[in-house]
Amino acid sequence: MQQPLFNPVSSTDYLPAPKLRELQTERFARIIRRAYENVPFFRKRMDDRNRTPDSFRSLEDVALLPFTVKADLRETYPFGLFASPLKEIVRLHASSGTTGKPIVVAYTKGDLAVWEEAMMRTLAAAGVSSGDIVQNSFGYGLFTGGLGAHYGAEGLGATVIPASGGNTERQIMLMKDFGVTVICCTPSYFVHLIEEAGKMGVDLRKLPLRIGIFGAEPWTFEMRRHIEEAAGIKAFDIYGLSEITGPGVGAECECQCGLHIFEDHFYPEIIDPDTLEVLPDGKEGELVLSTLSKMAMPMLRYRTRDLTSILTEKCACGRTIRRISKISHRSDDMFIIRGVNVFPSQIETAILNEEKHLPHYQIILTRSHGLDNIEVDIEVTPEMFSDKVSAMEELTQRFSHAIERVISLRVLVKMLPPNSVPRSEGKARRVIDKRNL
Ligand code: DLL
Repeated sequence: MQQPLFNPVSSTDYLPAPKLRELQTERFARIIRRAYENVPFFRKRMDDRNRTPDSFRSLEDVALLPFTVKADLRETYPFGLFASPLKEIVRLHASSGTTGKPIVVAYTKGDLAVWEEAMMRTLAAAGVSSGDIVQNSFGYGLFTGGLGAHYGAEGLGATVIPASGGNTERQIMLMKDFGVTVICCTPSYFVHLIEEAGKMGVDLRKLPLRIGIFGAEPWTFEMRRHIEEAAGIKAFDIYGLSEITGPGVGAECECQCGLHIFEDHFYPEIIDPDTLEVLPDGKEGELVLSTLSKMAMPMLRYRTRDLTSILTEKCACGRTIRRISKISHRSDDMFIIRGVNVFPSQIETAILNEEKHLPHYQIILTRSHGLDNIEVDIEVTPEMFSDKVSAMEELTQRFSHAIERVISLRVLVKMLPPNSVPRSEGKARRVIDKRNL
């Protein structure tokens, strides 16, 4: 049977802009009222700003609403932001922070249905449909990736293999034996899968695998190119965060030119993270999201810390919902070394420009005599290896120059033997900051 290549699933993706704005206004008014009437935290925040549900009349009033930040979720831990009684809440997820308690998020049955729909639209935009065999290697559990992708794929009628993360050899066996056509996982884990498949003598390009659905962490265009070439697939970027729903907030379509936000459920704004002013479309800043449909845990103007811009040109796919540019960094994964702002993605891009098979790497920040230093540990791949000392020295020099050119700082590059950088099954930990230890 001929499969439809791109299944639109939701006509909302194609609503004319005025109709979409009307829908958003209506849903916003409802969600503000729900938050105000059911969550003392939101009521107080709005009272402090002299806002009431009745003072919201149009989308222009969104800018007058208070922001919500991650610390608010920590302070109201665990159930303080719920707008539904527990008897209506059917699922909890949690996202581990870098410190202390996790943040907790809740869903009613209706919320799960919205999430499933958003994930169906996400997968369909990448070309997944019934008939596909989807290996879901996002972690199942409190992390939203596993169950989010699971229900979306099942909703489309695809065959789901709930592989979860880890046990890499078995992942490759499943992919090969079951004729998997779609894989979902973090991009860093897929790079690891490519490498392990190579060791097992499995050429991913010869398998039926055709689509990769990757997200949950930043990854560069260079990394996409590497993945697409090494595995013979099309690699799609998907975006989301637990506080808003999980994956399914935004996704690339077949054009792979930015991520469409499912704006009928998640309302995007871009702000200047310093002045907190709303920026016009096209300008880069911090993404702020409000949930328009979530009943158990509505979120008003949540500051994601993710840096991006809303793209202004129409997408060739015909969807009218707006797009954001690829998220290359967060305002808080930036580190400052001797006054210079550095994003891990800049270092990755520099490494990939020198070596197209992205080697495993880790960035180590240290402090000696009050001065901050960057060390970049890069694992030698078989392609890079030479038994001539001079060739290895030349390679080290090439990497340091490439990185220094991009970040304008001296770095110490160390070439490490294979398997010395710890592998991740989920989000990669690229930066080890030893400065405050
Ligand atoms: O990572 C949800 C998710 C699961 C998204 C699977 C995509 C696929 P959290 O654990 O709450 O939720 O982490 C959310 O991860 O604020 C971003 O900083 C980062 N992130 C998520 N997707 C992307 C992406 C899930 N495509 C945080 N590109 C977000 C860059 C991403 N960063």
